Amino acid sequence: MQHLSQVVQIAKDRFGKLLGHDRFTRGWAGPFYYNMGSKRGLGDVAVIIRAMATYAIGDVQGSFEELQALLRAFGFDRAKDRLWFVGDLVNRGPASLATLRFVRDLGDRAVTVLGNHDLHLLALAQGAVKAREDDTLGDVLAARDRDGLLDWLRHRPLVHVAANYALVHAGLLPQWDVATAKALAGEVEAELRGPRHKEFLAQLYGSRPDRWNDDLRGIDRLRVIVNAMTRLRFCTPEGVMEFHTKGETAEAPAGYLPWFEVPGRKSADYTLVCGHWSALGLRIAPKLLALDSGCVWGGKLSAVRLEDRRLYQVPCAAYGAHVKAPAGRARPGRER
Ligand SMILES: [Mn+2]
Repeated sequence: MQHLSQVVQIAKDRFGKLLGHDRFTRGWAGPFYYNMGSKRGLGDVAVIIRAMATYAIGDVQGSFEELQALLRAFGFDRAKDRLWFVGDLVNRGPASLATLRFVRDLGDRAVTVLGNHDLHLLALAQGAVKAREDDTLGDVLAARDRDGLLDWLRHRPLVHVAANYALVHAGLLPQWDVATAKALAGEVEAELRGPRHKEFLAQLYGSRPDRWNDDLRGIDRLRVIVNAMTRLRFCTPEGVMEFHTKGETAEAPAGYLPWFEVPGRKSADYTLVCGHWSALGLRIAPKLLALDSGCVWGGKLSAVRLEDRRLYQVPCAAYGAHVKAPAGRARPGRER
């Protein structure tokens, strides 16, 4: 992280003379860093010069050029701004390697949670699974710096919590409050970061068990956590997960509903920031920011500035269109 004194110095350099400020205060308000300057002679009248902004960004999936265009669209300032990525930085798009290098090099200016494609890359690199014909991960796997990149990726969290926001790739099961989800994510993160991560990745695949139970132990427990956080779309009110349907909410199988619409969902007191569900499209609700607007399918790459919910979008090339689109994708990148 850029040292706070540097941030303050930048603020002084850029704005101090212009505004005549001679005294600065700084600090954190929830997840947001702010600089304030006050003017001599005006007592305690303070002016917010430029609050740090946090931009939540949808599924990039190797769409590096689109990501750069998006950052230009909101004037990303790496000295002040933070980026939250909903995961799936890689795969299907053409530039997974450039995307990984870029986000890693942002250091703690960027937070990214793991998505199913990120885990697939880790498993593939370990030889734990075979490549799929629509994978576009060759550039990462052949890179001279692949080991460092994969180690970095392996240490990303599954859930990130700040103030009243929770960032997760796909979703949370209805019986998990955010604190519980964070703790359960920690169980998986410990395995991914531990000496047995190769064996763990090899056992991760599969959709059973399909529901949470506090008594679950071992790989079954971890698989349910990973599947919910990186693959969930529909579940029953009791939290039984369904992974076959990838379409719009109207296509919910009988008895199932979008995970975020389950009545009494215990994480509902937080604003959930997620991606993964391109057929759902962009959905901005009081307690939900669903940001997968189908970039890799020729839709858009989206960012929402958390402070004021301003939306930024850039159009995307249809990188995924030459491979088979997920079932149920009637309107790629459709927005609400
Ligand atoms: Mn995904």
